[in-house]
Amino acid sequence: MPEVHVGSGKVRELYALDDERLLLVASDRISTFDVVLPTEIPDKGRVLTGLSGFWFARTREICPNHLLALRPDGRSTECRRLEMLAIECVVRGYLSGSGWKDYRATGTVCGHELPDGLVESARLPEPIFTPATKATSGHDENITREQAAELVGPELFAEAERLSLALYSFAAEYALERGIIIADTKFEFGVDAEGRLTLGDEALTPDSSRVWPADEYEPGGAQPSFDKQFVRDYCETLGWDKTEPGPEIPSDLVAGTRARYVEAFEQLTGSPFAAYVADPAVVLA
Ligand code: PZK
Repeated sequence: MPEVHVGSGKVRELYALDDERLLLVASDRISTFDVVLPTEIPDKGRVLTGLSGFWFARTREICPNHLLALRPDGRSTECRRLEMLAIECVVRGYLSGSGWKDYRATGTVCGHELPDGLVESARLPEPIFTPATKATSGHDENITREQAAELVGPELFAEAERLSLALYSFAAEYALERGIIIADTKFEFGVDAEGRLTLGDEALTPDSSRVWPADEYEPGGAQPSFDKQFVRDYCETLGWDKTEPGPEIPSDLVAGTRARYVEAFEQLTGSPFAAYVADPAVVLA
């Protein structure tokens, strides 16, 4: 059965299995400051695939998703082919990144008027839906809810907003009980052959979310990243200009970063990572 390569992300590859199914393969590549580094983090692709599968299994009652099966390699997801929406569905529970930038400049994020006096990384009174365009090059751009509704139609927009907020609230509460803050996250939805709005892509992984250790949370400034902080700190010591090619990462920092990914996996799923490697289906049970 030939697998036809149909797309590349920064750290993932997409293959066609047949007319109805795709194979999403997560590599061990890591990006920082939007540059893919030459050094891989062993098992990163398996950790992210396992986490995504875990969340798909646990949110099936909130929202249908594209997951059909996890392959025995632990890094490949067989999924249902969807007609993807032209927007990124971002939910923010905390004020960080472009949300913080927009708030500082205008007091609003994607048309949501927020209270005065919020500090960087503040927890929001309630999570907000902040759609973005899919930029083909460079950075995704925040758009208003009205612009997003125009891009996908008002009915699909309303449903994507409702599902995104429900998914985020469920996952953020679950993660916080296990010591992990999901500050924000990006969902991608598509429409299946029966016309159902369906969650696709990867879901609620450290690559699609901002993830912070709850025990170090200190609003009023930027927060350390749960997974990438060692790599970022190291890159900052180099005086690297953050253009291609990125620097090699020393092996002790590779090991430390791998350990953070495995720690996040085990804290969230409650399964030993070794059990996942032996049989990826453990996260679906
Ligand atoms: C789809 N991408 C993003 C690009 C990647 C991922 N279930 C689906 N049906 C149709 N299309 C997609 C999906 C999913 N998921 C996802 N592009 C199309 C993307 C490149 C590499 F790994």
